[in-house]
Amino acid sequence: MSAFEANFDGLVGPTHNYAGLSFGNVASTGNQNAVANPKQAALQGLVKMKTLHDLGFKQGVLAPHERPNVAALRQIGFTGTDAQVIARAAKEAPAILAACSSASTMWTANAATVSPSADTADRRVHFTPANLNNKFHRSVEHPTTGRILKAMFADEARFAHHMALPAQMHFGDEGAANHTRFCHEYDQPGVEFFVFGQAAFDSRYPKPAKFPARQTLEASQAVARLHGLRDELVVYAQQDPDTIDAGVFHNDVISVGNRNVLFHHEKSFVNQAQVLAELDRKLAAAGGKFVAIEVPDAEVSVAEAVKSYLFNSQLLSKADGKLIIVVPDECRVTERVWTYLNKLVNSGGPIDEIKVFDLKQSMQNGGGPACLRLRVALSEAELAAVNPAVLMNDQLFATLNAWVNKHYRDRLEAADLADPSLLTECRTALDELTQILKLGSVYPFQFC
Ligand code: SUG
Repeated sequence: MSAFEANFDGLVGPTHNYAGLSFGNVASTGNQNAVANPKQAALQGLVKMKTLHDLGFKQGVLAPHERPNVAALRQIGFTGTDAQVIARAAKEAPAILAACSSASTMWTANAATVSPSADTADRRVHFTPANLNNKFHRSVEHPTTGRILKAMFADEARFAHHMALPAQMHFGDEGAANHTRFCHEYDQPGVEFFVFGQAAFDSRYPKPAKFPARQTLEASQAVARLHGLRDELVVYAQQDPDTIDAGVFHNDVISVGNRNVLFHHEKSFVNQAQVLAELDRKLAAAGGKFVAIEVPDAEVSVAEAVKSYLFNSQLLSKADGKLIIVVPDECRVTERVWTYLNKLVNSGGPIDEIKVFDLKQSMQNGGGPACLRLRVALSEAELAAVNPAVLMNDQLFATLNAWVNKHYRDRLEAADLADPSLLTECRTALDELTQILKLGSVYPFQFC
């Protein structure tokens, strides 16, 4: 094979906690104030990365960010030394300190939208960091995300890096969580599929009644323009607003695609039949045969999909052309979902194997296997141009496990966020990490 889909998983940061920050994400709000275990969270993520690497898939690591985000606290008026800034925020605005302490960069499906070189006008791989402007704690991610991506994909002849879209609700962008690409082979032109929650400039599109629609049509269109995609190979679809109100805050909670396969729920999109027909037609024009696997509501309800994260799975292509579905343990323990999955892999269809991972620490904040990874389709030559220090192997796995065990706490709750030593611990760990991953200086504490 001369091209691959590499997955870059977010390494969970040392401040992983449950602050109930994401209205519309029912796991996040439901687990507010639960006690978190950052060490276990990071180790759970590393096990997934290593297992997939051992199965022969290309796997990389995306570094976490500096937290608490003292610069963000200063921007909103907290002053003094770093310790004083944290102490004042803890006293006067604990909810804001919690937002500035979130380890939410672990969900790298929201880090950026990525278009492979086969799809773009200038034949480079394009990256647009997501502005994540619907939630304050996530809106502060993109500057550092952009620097880290540049440190990983540095070769300007092969990789193009854009700025995040205007940080405003009209251009709300949540990155690859609302983007999928279909193709015949990874290095052949494919169909890029953008799913939005609302149209900010066009009142004809329905809106959810209860929860926010984070991604706008206008943001998706802007990313497609920036990346130089061809209109005839792009499909836009609106996510069913009722599913947003049921807790499907990103498209990757109700559908997942890989190569020529879209695995999705019956209630994923507005005008679903038309959307599927357009994908079929456009992929055929790109030389592919579209396969839609639709899960009926009668077999798995939207509520069961949200609870189990069935669609927040990864579909990974094996050498024999069949697909593995990577699911969280919550799928195994949700009876009807497990029954469905076992029927699916024995049906003779393209998905013929299940891999289950315990990702409970991340899941309790609404982040499953697919949330934790950013996909980058790369040719052999492009893969060779990626910073090799971020690619998983036995040595990196051992080093990162030791690094986590050395620096991370195994218990973190709201009151702990006021502890100024958490910042010192985080900076010490990240300084070491940038050397392990050979990222250079990417964090404000390293260059300010
Ligand atoms: O943005 N949760 C994240 C989960 C992101 C999941 N990503 C994808 N579906 N791709 C979010 O809602 C919760 C943080 C807290 O409550 O402490 C949080 O940010």
